[in-house]
Amino acid sequence: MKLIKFFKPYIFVLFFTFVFSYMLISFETVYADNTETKVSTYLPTSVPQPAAHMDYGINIIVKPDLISSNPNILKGFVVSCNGSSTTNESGRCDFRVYPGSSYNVSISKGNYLRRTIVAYPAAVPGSTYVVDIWPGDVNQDNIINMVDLIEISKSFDCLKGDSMYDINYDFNMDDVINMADVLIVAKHFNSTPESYIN
Ligand SMILES: [Ca+2]
Ligand SMILES: [Ca+2]
Repeated sequence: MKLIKFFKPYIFVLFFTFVFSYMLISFETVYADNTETKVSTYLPTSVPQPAAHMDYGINIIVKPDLISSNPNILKGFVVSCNGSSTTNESGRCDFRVYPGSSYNVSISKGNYLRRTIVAYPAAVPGSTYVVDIWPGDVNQDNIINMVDLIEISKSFDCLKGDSMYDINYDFNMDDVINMADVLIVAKHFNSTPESYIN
């Protein structure tokens, strides 16, 4: 018993040393874990990036099948690719697209037979398609036929400014609806969008 009594303080010191050491180790472990968690939270993560598309393009140039001296003849065709846009005074419309896949490009205007082509992107300045497009479908039912001619005949011989003048029937945009416009329609009579050679 004397021996135990003698060593009692040492036993307490040893015990507290052990407990303190254990607490210190535990604290460091928690701290280390927190640090690691915190770091991993703020580490830059790998975010999937969309494929670069600014370097690829599809350019459309419309070529209406008629003769006209009006500079506006090429303007205002609606072109849809990976969005919708309209042609400028040169008949041109450019798109920036993703590489790889093909695109269905549709082209339309109020008095033209609509057309869809398959276009393939190329690196900038992009692939350029010159697209023939035919006037005559004034009622936009996807066929140029007698119904369109009957519509045009209602404005026959009308001049710009007349109440019956309709810009949609004046295909060559020379400010008069006459036989020249009728002949433009007749050129592709009975055509549908499938009549275009893609
Ligand atoms: Ca029609
Ligand atoms: Ca005309």
